[in-house]
Amino acid sequence: AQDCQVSNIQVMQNFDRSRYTGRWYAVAKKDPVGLFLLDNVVAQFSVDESGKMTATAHGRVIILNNWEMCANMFGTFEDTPDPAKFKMRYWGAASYLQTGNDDHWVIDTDYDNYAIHYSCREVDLDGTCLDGYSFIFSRHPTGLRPEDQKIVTNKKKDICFLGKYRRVGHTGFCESS
Ligand code: AZE
Repeated sequence: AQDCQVSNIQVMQNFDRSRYTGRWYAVAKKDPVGLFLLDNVVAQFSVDESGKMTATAHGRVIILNNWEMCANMFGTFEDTPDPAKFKMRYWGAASYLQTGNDDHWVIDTDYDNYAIHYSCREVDLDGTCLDGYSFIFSRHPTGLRPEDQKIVTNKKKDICFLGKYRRVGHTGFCESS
């Protein structure tokens, strides 16, 4: 499964959203075109009484004229026939932050240590992803365990983003908000 066709990308089998809840630290990211979360990215997933998945996330951003701030973001997830594929509507706590409606796919996770997220915003005419982003999440603020690194590298290859990631630092910049 490595022809880079977005429609052929394999996602997590039997995704269990309740086991996915709680805090995830971004350890690496592949950026989309345009403004994006820079670093200190932490996401918190929840499942409400009706079973719907929601999330909050924060991260350092620089907007407008070099204004550095912590973006506090919210997301709600619309289910699709595939339990690991969602549509995520998101917005910021402040109106000058970004809003959008992105795909949100869980490629792989063991729920307790690592997760690989994928979002293609624009599919090219040839079926590959023209503009997308991805987060590698860890349950541990210190990063991925060595035993998970090989799995993650293989998945980055499968989603055709290998070599396009940058490490996400955690300096405590967003911890007070
Ligand atoms: C994600 C985890 C689940 C909740 C949300 C996420 C994405 C957030 C953004 C935020 C962008 C903000 C910008 C502000 C200027 C996937 C991390 C909401 C894409 C660019």
